[in-house]
Amino acid sequence: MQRIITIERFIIEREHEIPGATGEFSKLLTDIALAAKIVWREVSKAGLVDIIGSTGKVNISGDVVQKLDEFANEIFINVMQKGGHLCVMASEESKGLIEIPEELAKGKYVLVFDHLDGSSNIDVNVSIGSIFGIFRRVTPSGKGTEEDVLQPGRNLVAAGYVVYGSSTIFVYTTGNGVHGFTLDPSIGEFLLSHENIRIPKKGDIYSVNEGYYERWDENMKRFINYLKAEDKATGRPYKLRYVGTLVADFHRTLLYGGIFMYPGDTKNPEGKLRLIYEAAPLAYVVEKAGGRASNGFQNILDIKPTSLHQRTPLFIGSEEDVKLAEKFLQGKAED
Ligand code: FDP
Repeated sequence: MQRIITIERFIIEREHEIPGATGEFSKLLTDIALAAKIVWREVSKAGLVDIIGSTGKVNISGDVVQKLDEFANEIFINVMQKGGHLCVMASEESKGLIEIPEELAKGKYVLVFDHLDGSSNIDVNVSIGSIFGIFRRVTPSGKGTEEDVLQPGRNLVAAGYVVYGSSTIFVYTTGNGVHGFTLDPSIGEFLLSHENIRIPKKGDIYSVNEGYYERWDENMKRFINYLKAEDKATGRPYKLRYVGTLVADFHRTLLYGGIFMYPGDTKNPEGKLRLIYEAAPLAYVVEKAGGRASNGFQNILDIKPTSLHQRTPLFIGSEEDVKLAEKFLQGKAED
């Protein structure tokens, strides 16, 4: 029988790979796994109890806030602020920084997260997820500041995501391999199921909301038309898949290869996705799995954010597919 490894054990066994690790970082990751389990418990009850449905409020990013959405944000804040490992947090849901209360211990790490991604899919049983990234603080001590949060993705020391889907999976990397853990609901543990995930160099799936085609610029249109054209030699046409939950689309892309895109358009020049909570953590994961993430012109990990809720176009997935997208977007490709 294969050895059963829980996420907690795996994190402890790999602790030595992180330069200067004191155990604090391992506890932080374990706390995130705990928050994810609590969110999963509520997600799996959605539809059974009166927890789903809109509160009618609109959050900072303009989305209608779902009750489960608020709950997930509170759980992450609650679990994470008490660990003593963080100096500040920032979430897609919260307008400003999430400070660690005065009376609680502060640590050397910074947590950025999208507590519940794909919120428009909650009520219809389609996969949703959470995304997180961890930075080392840049300020010396005390309360963390915006400076600690506004770091380029290149500075991340860990990142990952959870998909609450047909099964619940937790995927993370601390820079040394990308690993996935599937939740066994009967024992409430995340068990190692996908060790050292590598994304295929090239895929045959593209993922984009093609309903916005008319709003795209000519280069973007040409790229999509290229992917749809018949050409055996280059493996075209590509297949189209679009869940409408970034983490779910990303997870498929990571395992099967291909490209996920959320470009800018005439209505939203910077697209929809948030650099700090969504694009940068997933860019870190994909790069550590051998893939690539770009805004079409620049590697996502090199973009230094200037504001907390900054958006960015995102092209993420297999290295060859993303490089080809960049060529098209920059007007350098021949179709
Ligand atoms: P949602 O608004 O449902 O939370 O992050 C926002 C996001 O979902 C992503 O998960 C998803 O990829 C994207 O929006 C879907 O946007 P469109 O409906 O514009 O395609």
